Amino acid sequence: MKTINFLLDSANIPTELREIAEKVISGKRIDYQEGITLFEKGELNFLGILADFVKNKFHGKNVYFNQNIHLEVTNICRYKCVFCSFSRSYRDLDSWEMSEEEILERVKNFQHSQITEIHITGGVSAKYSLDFWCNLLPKIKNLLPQIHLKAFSAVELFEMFLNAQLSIYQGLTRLKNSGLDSIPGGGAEIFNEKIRKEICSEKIDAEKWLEIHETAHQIGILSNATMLYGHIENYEHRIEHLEKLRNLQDLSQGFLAFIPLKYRSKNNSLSEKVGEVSIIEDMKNYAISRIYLDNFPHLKGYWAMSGKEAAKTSLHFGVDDLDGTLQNSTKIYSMAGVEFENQKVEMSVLELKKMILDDGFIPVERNSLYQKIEK
Ligand code: V47
Ligand code: SF4
Repeated sequence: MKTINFLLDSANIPTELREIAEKVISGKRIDYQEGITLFEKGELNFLGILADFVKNKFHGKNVYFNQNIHLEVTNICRYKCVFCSFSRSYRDLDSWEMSEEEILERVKNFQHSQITEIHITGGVSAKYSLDFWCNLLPKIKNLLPQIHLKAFSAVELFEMFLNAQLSIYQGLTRLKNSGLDSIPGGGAEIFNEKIRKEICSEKIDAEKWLEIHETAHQIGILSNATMLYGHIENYEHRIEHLEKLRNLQDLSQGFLAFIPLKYRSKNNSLSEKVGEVSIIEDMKNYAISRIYLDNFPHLKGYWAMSGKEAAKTSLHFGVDDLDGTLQNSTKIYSMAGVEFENQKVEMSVLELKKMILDDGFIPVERNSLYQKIEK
């Protein structure tokens, strides 16, 4: 509160920013135009203080983390999103496609570990049908009975249900009955129709993405949401994206976390046209997301995308959750040029805790529903 009063007392804040800050402090919602003003005129320090205030209201000094792995079952994908460095065709020597046996073998390796969540995704490929997963999810749960399965982006789900000729409701119900616990936030990219057509023309549109998440929430499957930013979109597009998510959350209350994903520019077809935005832009984007999404409980910093240093800094800009130990299980971002120590995408519990503690926060190990894991 001291810092926030100091902020308001400061003589050189423009009136429109002061009014926004007063609204946020008194728990009022800011609107579309005010969101744009924050992007255009909000300085980093101002945004950090305001986002930290919002985060504090939700979680105090707590910062959550989890022990998890990703299972990227295939990088073969028949879509051609221009920002993607991950996707390959059957002919590519570095493509992979895991069989049922290989997936179970991988899962078995974690039987004696402390992981609480497996995040399953992959390219869009007919091989991984609804039947394939309804047969396999129970086998995974059999090997790891306590595991939370957060699986399949809305884009993958749409393809699965289309091929199975089932409605979204029917398909999700089958998956839920087979062991699906929640849905990750991928495939949202940027909702604006024009930009979406330019960067991922084959993907379902915003309305379908939102419908899939809304239906999931109705049947008790919680989910996350992402936003891919820092490519060809502008601030209006980002606020439009946040606005659509905030509206759905008002209705359905089923989103757990929002995860901003910065466009990483290596090895994809957008690389020649677009570079990467600065870390200052990343922090502003975290802060404004935290301020705007007043009904999202969590703002997740995905360190495999941002890098560790930026993840640490993001804790001062509204982020309350660091995902996760990862155990060297994801390739999406190393393929897009993010570099990791010893080429390994992993953080120990000790390292995560230290990162959080060093910046003055309290590390809290969580499960996928953000319940504290007592040790
Ligand atoms: O939808 C692909 C993004 C997403 C690039 O829900 C890229 O907990 C940046 O959704 N630069 C998939 N981003 C990852 C994802 C995710 C990750 C971590 C946690 C959760 C969660 C969800 O990755 C895609 C796309 O937006 N992506 N290529 C790239 N070059
Ligand atoms: Fe395929 Fe997903 Fe890459 Fe698009 S982002 S090309 S859907 S793997």
